[in-house]
Amino acid sequence: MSSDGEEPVKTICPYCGVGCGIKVREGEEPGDMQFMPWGDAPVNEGSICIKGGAATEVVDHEDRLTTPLVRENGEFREANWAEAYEYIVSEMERIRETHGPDGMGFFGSSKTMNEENYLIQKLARRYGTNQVDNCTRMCHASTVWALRTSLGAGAMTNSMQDLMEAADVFWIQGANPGEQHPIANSQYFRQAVLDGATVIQVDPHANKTTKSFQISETDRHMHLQNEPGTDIPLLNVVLSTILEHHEEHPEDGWIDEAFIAERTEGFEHLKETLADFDKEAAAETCGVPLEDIEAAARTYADAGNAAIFTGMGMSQHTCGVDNVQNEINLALVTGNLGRPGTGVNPLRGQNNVQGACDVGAMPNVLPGYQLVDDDEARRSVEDVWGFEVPDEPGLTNVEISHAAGDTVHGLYIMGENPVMSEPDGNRVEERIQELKFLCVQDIFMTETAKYADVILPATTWAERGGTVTNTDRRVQRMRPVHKVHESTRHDYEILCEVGSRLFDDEFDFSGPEEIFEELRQVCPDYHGITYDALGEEGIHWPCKEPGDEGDSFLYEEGFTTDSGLGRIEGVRHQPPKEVPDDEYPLILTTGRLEEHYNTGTMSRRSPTLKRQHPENFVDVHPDDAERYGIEDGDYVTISSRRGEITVKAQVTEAIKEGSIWTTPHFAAASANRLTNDVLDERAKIPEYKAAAAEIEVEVEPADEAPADD
Ligand SMILES: Nc1nc2c(c(=O)[nH]1)N[C@H]1C(S)=C(S)[C@@H](COP(=O)(O)OP(=O)(O)OC[C@H]3O[C@@H](n4cnc5c(=O)[nH]c(N)nc54)[C@H](O)[C@@H]3O)O[C@H]1N2
Ligand SMILES: Nc1nc2c(c(=O)[nH]1)N[C@H]1C(S)=C(S)[C@@H](COP(=O)(O)OP(=O)(O)OC[C@H]3O[C@@H](n4cnc5c(=O)[nH]c(N)nc54)[C@H](O)[C@@H]3O)O[C@H]1N2
Ligand code: SF4
Ligand SMILES: [Mo]
Repeated sequence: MSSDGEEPVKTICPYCGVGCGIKVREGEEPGDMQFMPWGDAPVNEGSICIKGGAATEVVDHEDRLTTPLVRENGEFREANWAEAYEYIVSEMERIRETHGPDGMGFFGSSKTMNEENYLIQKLARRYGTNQVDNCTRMCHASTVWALRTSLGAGAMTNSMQDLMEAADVFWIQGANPGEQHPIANSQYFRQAVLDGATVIQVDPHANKTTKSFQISETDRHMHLQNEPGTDIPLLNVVLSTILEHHEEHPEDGWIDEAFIAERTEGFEHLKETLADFDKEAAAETCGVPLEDIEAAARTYADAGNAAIFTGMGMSQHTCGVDNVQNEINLALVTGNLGRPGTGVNPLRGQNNVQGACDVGAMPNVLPGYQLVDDDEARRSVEDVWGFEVPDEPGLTNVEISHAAGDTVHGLYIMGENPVMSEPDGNRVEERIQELKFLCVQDIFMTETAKYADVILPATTWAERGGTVTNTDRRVQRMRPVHKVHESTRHDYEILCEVGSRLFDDEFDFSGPEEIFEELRQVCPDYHGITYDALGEEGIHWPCKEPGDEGDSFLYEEGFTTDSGLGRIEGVRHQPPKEVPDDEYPLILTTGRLEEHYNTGTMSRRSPTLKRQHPENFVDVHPDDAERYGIEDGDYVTISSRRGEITVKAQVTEAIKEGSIWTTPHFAAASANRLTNDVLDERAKIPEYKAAAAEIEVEVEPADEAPADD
């Protein structure tokens, strides 16, 4: 189905993982894309946030890449598609001959469709490497790891609908849905609070989520403003409080003994971990009054149904897996899993990060989270594909960037911008220049594409069809209007062409539906889904057989771990790898803004979105401001062991004293010039949320905002 120029098409917003339905139509002028509300869209019923409403602004933007570009003598020159393909194929063949298949890396994209991520991981594996990843590595890799290992599936345990209807308490830790998932927050969670639910927020920074729950005449919002990187001790205070209370008042049922006995393992380990636990000292480490944490613990434990929401403040630490494990511990010991209104719920970031993971664009799993080193699972996929897949997991995306010029010599990037999004951007920028071959497939020129040997202009979200999977596992169809620039190509077309030129007939697909038909053969949770069945409502996975309606919440009967039990495991405080010292006395943490999006390639070009915050800034607590002689609005230089940026200071009590807060959205002064590229050992997620930093007032105040773009 596509637009005839007048009829709008029903599609899905390209920004965040909530998955709101919108309509798009082409205006009178060819290429003029217009937004329209979709009144009965399944997730949002016509509501839309500022990004959804402005989404079409990037589709017909004048900066769109329209022609393939090839580097020649250090400069880009326009090329035709045949030339670009030939160049890519010959470089990829050369790298395989010289360095073997692990000489190449592939980045999938959570901005592209399930079908396209399926193709890029198949292309990597056909090439002979598992070195394929997507931005989940920088995002919820630790959450996915903990959920998969301890409960069974790396996804939200519940759905937005059942959470709104049944949760009495929303425990929101290290997530800011008021700005990052605005429609989930306003349409679902805030509605629940208006109906009587309580919110407990754990975050060093006050934000729009905090404001959105300060609803007049209700006392149903608590904000525990902890220091960055102190979430394990905070949750250990909560767990200790609940365990102690249960000793004295088992009749209150704060601990669900029957649930623990029948459905979990590891409770003894948690008790041992907390046996000599000092709550006073832990509360001091967190910088939160003990009685406030105890009050929050009481509220969670007393609730009929309590749901945990977890975001980047938890996942982006070297102890990211353990952070989320402690949330799982809390849910399991109180029996808050397997029912509506409960669970451990990562609000997934990009519009299709859930799907990119589901379809196997990760170095350790094949479609459907089947481990590459599980012989039986791997063979079942090989039988459909007709070629062998390597049985060793590949490097992750941050590891691939670090290995550039060392063991990795070629990189194929579809829709990611690592020079700005990965930690220690200065190092990434240097490494990436060591590559012999860099191909970037994007809709705009990016800070990464600048270093490419070949740039391929892709169509945008509004110009092609396919499926995306939102944060609560709902697979939905995207429907296209016409192309804006005839000379651009769809991501799936490009991957099929590269695959077909390199190999036999494994990439011979007529379009997205045919790709999906193969995908569902190798992805058990999608096996029952077809394009026809998706209709306008979409289907929540798991949907194992045609006709299954899909599950809105998981684990009613049992967990999907090997033992069928939920895994409890006590964890102890692990400070961030870099802590403040005399030289760098502040803790730098990072977060996002409602109007901007990740590395800003789209939001910085969108007139509506860039209006509110045209440049980066840093939040500084008034006591720190006084100490460093900073006035509100001064330009300050923030430095870390890796680099420095100059930004405007906002003096505000929104941030905890001793910490400073900035964003990764702006090229001229990105947080990632400063961040630390240490990784969680298991999930390999970087520690974006804590680095040691120093701040200094600029002696010569800048007359103008640092230029972006
Ligand atoms: N408007 C907008 N929406 C987006 C995005 C965007 O860039 N802009 N990006 C999308 C993507 S990819 C993602 S992953 C999601 C992310 O959505 P969120 O998970 O909400 O992302 P962040 O804002 O990075 O971080 C959440 C909160 O963690 C807090 N925090 C920092 N350090 C710590 C800590 O040590 N402990 C605790 N408890 N909290 C801490 C920050 O102050 C922040 O309020 O949003 C998606 N939606
Ligand atoms: N300091 C700090 N850094 C962070 C974070 C943080 O909280 N703090 N968060 C991290 C997180 S959670 C994430 S997810 C990453 C995001 O990291 P990235 O994925 O690298 O960042 P994006 O800006 O989302 O990049 C998406 C790219 O896809 C392109 N694109 C958009 N649509 C299409 C399309 O249809 N086809 C193609 N081919 N390209 C398209 C865009 O132009 C853009 O260049 O950043 C991480 N970096
Ligand atoms: S909440 Fe997310 S999906 Fe919905 S309109 Fe806003 S950015 Fe788009
Ligand atoms: Mo993300």
